[in-house]
Amino acid sequence: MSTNTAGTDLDELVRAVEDRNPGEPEFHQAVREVLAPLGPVLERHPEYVKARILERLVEPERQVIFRVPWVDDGGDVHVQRAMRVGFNSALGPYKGGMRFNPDVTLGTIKFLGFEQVFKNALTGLAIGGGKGGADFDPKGRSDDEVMRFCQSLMTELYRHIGPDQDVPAGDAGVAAREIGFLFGQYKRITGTYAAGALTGKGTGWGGAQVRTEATGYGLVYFVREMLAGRYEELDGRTVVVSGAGNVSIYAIEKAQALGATVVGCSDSSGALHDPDGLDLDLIKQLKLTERGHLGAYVERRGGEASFEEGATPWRIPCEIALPCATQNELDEKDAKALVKGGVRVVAEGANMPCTDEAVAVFQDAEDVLYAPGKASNAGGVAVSAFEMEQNASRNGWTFENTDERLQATMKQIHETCRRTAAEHDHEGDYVAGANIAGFLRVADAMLAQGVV
Ligand code: NDP
Ligand code: 2IT
Repeated sequence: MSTNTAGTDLDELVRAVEDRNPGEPEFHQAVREVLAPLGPVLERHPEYVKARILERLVEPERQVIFRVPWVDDGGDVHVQRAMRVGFNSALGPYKGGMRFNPDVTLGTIKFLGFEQVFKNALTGLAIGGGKGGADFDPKGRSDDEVMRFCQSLMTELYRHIGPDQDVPAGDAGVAAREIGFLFGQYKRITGTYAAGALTGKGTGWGGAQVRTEATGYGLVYFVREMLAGRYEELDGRTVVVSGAGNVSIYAIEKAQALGATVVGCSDSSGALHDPDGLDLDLIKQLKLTERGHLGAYVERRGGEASFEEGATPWRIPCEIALPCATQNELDEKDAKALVKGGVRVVAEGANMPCTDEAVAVFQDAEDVLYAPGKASNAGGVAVSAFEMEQNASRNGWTFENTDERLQATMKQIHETCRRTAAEHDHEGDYVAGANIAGFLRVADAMLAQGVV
């Protein structure tokens, strides 16, 4: 990381972030990645240095941590920890998902909130960055248990959110069912139908069309733009996706619709390989309806399909790899295996799924394009912002209109990253392009709004 002449030593700033936020390696990793290309940018903009924009950016505006007690179906009491981090509101109300996973810590939520600030800036929409979550494991829990947990969580969270303040949505472990329960309790406590306080609602009661599909579809639209830069198309390409959740399923759906063959995916139990192309209806049945594991696919599908317990899908040869499961799920060895297997495009559907070392492998490889999640997975939050717009105007858009706007947004984000990288001597580097472009938009707003 280079030192700029105008007074901010970026290495020192990273060390200060590490010292000030001990035990939060994912947050440190996210900060390192964003700061890496900013040295020359700060040299061009001494006003950012004077206003200590970076020092303010790495410190969340606010963090709320609270206890969530709930009672399971057998009458036992459980105590969870939940949190919501409002990272930056220069561009709009805090916006970002809620994650329910037993591994959730404040460090996880801070890394996700920090990423969200720049992702949301890239969309060009009026949304600040935030994130929340709880160390609750929804796996194996009944709908009633999930409802009681969501109601207990919202009984505290409600006082911190609102359409102009902070607007949560889904993330891993939180989708339509959870958003429904959260919204119901919010409505009951506040006595208002403030639809714009949460996004990802059901389409029959204030939710945007395409929000469920948006992250996965948007990811594939972004890949389409990456390929178009090389005069190539998705049609006929071989794709491997990781995960089998919300992002993965709709990435598979759109990739297939555009003519690609998706030969692999995974879940927390292992990796599935189907050389004939995945049967997406069967995967939806297993993962969305039965909420089970992918292993059952092999017996029910027959043919050449195979399932490897505990494995990642990165040994399956493919031209396009879409990591869509979780952070740091793809390491250096996986990256080398993908390059050896002929990968030419890697685009992140998850947030920070590739380790620093894996990213370096892709960036050093000849002829491999790599897109960071804050650019390629921004379709979900973009359609969330469309949902806020519709709620504010008490209006509803059609599926086709929303999908068209999603496509236009992903195209714009791709072009912004490409152009910004080229303007800053990082031709073809989507990481530098995304981080510099996101930073510039937030920094200018912060500068204009004074020292707050
Ligand atoms: P889901 O909970 O719907 O799905 C996650 C999937 O990943 C599941 O299939 C899960 O397996 C699998 N998985 C989780 N951890 C691991 C692991 N350690 N190894 C292998 N597989 C794993 O989450 P989403 O699809 O919503 O989110 C996935 C990623 O995308 C996250 O990083 C999230 O932050 C990011 N994202 C999500 C957006 C959204 O709109 N939902 C928007 C932008 C980014 P199992 O089914 O067995 O639990
Ligand atoms: O990581 C993400 O961008 C999300 N989970 C979506 C956030 C949102 O507010 O829709």
